[in-house]
Amino acid sequence: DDASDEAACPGPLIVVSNRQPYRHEYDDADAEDDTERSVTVDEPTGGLTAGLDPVCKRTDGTWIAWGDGSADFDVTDDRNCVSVPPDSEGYTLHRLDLSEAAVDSYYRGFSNRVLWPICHGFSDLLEDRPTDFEWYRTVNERFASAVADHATDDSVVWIQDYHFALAPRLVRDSIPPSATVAQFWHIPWPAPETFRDCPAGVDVLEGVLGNDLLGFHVDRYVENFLECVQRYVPNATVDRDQRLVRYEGEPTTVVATPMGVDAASFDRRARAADRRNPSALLTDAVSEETVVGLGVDRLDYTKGIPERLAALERFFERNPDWCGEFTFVQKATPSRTEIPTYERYGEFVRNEVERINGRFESGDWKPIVYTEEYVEPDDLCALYRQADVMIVSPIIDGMNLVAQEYLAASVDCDGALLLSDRTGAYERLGSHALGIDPTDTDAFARRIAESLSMPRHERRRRMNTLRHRVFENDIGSWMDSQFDWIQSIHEGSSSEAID
Ligand code: GDG
Repeated sequence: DDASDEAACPGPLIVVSNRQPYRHEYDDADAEDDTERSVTVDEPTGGLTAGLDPVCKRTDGTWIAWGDGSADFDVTDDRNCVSVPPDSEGYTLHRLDLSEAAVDSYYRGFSNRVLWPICHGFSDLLEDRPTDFEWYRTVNERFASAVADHATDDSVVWIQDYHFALAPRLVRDSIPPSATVAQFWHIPWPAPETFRDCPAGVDVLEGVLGNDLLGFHVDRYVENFLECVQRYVPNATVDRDQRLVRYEGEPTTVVATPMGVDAASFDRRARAADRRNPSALLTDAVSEETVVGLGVDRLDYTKGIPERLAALERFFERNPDWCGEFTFVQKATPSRTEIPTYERYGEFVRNEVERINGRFESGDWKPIVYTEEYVEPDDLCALYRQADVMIVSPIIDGMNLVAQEYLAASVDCDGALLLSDRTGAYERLGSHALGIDPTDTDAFARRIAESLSMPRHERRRRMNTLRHRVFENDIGSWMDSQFDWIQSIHEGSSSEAID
């Protein structure tokens, strides 16, 4: 019952992403040759992999990603190209090895010190270091040439995310015209007034316009993108109604296709969880009667974790009866820690947790249980299922999959979702979730209180509607819509050629 089993890709798929879909470990580093080494392939990391795996396998596809140093390869081509799963009729995973300088500039530099803050409207955090953009270009060129090595007449190249703004044009210029180039931009696209501050902004726009198809999560990002093109690429023609850009004679169709999660799999794992012990995190930290709140985020300044902690503090101040009765569990995943802004953010969050706990804790009870440990997927589903209230409070977020995962795993239909109205997910799910403005501490704290005292039938009613939406728009239907668009662009351009 895999959601993505039937998605029909119109040609052999070539996926390009920064992270590899699996991590590989070679056991015997001293072995004379690779045939003596045994390779362990981890579980796929994340919904995108789970969704695209079957499509890649069916189309005999290729996945091109940064090797991430995980395989200590130094470097023979065949070790960089592995089939997934190993020794089977899978697809080819082609890993590119990048030097430390390249990673520092392309990944920790232009991608995450420039594009990430710009796209999320945090221009004050932008750090434009001298060689970052040139390295970004070099790495995009390397990925594009790897694509060219694998592409055939009917290939569908599907590039993921903001790490590859320049690659689409480079790919377009080096593969057969009949092959399709598409990209999905997983983060927001900002308004022109914000994008104006983007170093090399015109190169970024021109690069992205190499795509035949460009996908965003929601309409607003599509509108923002079209406005930026109109404003900053004078030679492009923009048809706002058709959402079509023509630049240098080539059309780019821009669409809003919101990403979903593998809802069936979260549901299944959550149901299995009641036969398991509850998540170890909870057994240790809370008693069975405790009402549980939950947050699951990367430690990123866009996720609104300090704002959430401030609201929790206000909530305990105003509602002392809940002390000892309600515990908030925050699972935070350290991320991009080599960037000082992230390091400082992590430190601030940890200090705040300690301060708030110090203020309210009594006996065995703590208001906030905080962990940065990786949680196994089954345990994460157990946690989601047990959480009475899920709090998702980003300052801004392209989509936010955690909110959808929580709904898919809420098999008992008795939880409540507090969701920032500045997320793509809120635009998707609307007011059946309890909307919050993460920066309005008082209102946020009242929302927490409201969610905890909401009658059961009201929670159930909301949850039923929300779960229905998440199942209707899951990862499989997201991929279907991408491939439908690719198919129709493909047909459109061949009939254009005949006319
Ligand atoms: C970007 C955009 C957009 C986290 N900790 C653990 C764990 N996770 C998993 C969650 C979820 C994923 O990480 C986080 O996804 P989000 O969507 O919430 O956020 P970003 O990482 O910022 O993703 C975002 C997304 O791309 C997709 O387009 O929605 O807007 O910023 O899947 O479950 N998973 C496990 N253990 C953990 O400890 N197993």
